[in-house]
Amino acid sequence: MMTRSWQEVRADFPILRREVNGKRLVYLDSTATAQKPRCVIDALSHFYEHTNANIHRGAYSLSIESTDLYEQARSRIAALIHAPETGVVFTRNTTEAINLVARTWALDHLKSGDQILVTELEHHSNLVPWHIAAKATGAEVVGVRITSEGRLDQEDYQQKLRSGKVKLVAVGHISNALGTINPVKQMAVQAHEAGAVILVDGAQSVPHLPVNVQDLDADFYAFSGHKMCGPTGAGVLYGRPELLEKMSPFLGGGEMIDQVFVEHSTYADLPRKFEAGTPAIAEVIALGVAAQYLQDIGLERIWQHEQELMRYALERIRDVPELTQYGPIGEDRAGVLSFNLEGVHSHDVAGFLDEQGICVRSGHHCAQPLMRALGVGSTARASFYLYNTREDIDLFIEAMQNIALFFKE
Ligand code: 7TS
Repeated sequence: MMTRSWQEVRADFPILRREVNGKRLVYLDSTATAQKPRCVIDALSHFYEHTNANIHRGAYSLSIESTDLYEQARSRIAALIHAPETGVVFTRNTTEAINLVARTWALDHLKSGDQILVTELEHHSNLVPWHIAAKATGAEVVGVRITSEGRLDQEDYQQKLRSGKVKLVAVGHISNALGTINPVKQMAVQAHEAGAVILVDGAQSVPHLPVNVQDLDADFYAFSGHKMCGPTGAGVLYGRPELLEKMSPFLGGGEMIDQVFVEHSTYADLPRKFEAGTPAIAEVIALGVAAQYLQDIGLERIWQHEQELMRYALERIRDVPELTQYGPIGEDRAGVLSFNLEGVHSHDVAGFLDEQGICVRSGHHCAQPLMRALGVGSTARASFYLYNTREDIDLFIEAMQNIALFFKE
C-alpha cells in the first residue's frame, strides 16, 4: 500500500473540517475519545442500509451476511492484537471488559486473605470493579506507588508481590492522565512468578502502538473501540482461552447458551459464552473497519508520529514558563500532556482554550488516587493522535501564552 501523508490521513476525518467558536477545530482530547474517519462512519450507515439483521440465528441471507461481517470484525481485532479469535470477547467498552473479569474470574477465585494489586496510576475503571470484587470476596486491594516522575515504583511492585498473597495484578499499559508507559511485559513475568494472573488495561495503548497480547503474556487485556477511531458501544476483552474456558459466564441470556432446560442450562463455546444478548452489531462491524484502517496506516508509524508531536510539544511548552507539566520525560511516555497553568484552575484553562476552538480535558481524569499522589486537585490535558499536526500544537501554545498573559494583567 502507498504511504499516505499525514495531511491525507487528517482529511479522512470529516469533523476536523468544522469550526468551533469561529475557529479551526483543534481536537486534543483523543484520550477521552477519538474522532472517526469516513470509512468508519460509512460502515455504520452501510450496515443499516444494506445488511441489518440479527446475528447467529437466521438461516436467511441477510442474517448470514450480518453474522459474517460481525465475525470478520473479530478476526480483524484478533489480528490487530495477535490473539486467537476464541480469546476475543466483544463488550461495550474497557469498563465492561474489566467488570466482566471482576464479576467472574475474581468472584470464582478470590477469598479472604488474598490481594488484588493495582497501582496509583489507574483509571477508576481499573479500580472500582476490584473494590466491588474485594467487598464480595473478602480480598484486599493494594496499590503500587508512583515515583515523583510519575512512573510506577518497580521496587514497590516487586516487594508487594513478595507478600505471596497477590492473586491478580491489574495495571494500565499506558496512563490516561500522564502518558506513562508501564513495562507490562516485565510486570507480567513477575506476576506469573508470584503465582498471580495479570489484567492489562489497554484503553490507551491499542489505539496508539502495536500490541501483541501473547508476547506481553497478558492473561486479560481490555480496550475500547471508541478510542481507536471506532464507534462508541463496542469494546474488547481479550482473555487467555484456557482461563476463559474455566470461567463462569458474566451475563446469562440468549446467544451464550448451548442447551437450556427449565431448571438449568449449559453454555456456548468461546467466545460466545461471554456475549449474551444481541450485541452492538453495527458498532462491532465498524470497529473492525477501524482496526483495519489503523493497521493499513501502520501502528508503528502512528506511534512515531505521536512521539514526534510529543517531542515538539515538550519543546514548545518552554515558551510558556507559567506551565508545569506532569509525567515522565523519556521513551516511556505516550502523547499525553498533563499540565497546570500557575494560578489558574484547569477548568478555566479548558474554557479559555475552548474559546479558541481547542478541546482539552480538565479535572481529575478519572484518576483521583493519581491526583492525590501528585498533590494536585486537577490538571488540564492535551493528547495527540494520528490526525494531529504541529500546527495544532502551535495554536495550543499561542492560546496558552495568551491565557498566561491575561491572568497576569
Ligand atoms: N482505562 C483507561 C486507561 C482509560 O483511559 C479509560 C477512559 C478507561 C479505562 C475507560 O474507558 P471506557 O471506554 O470504558 O469509558 N479514559 C478517559 C479519559 O482519559 N478521559 O475520558 C475517558
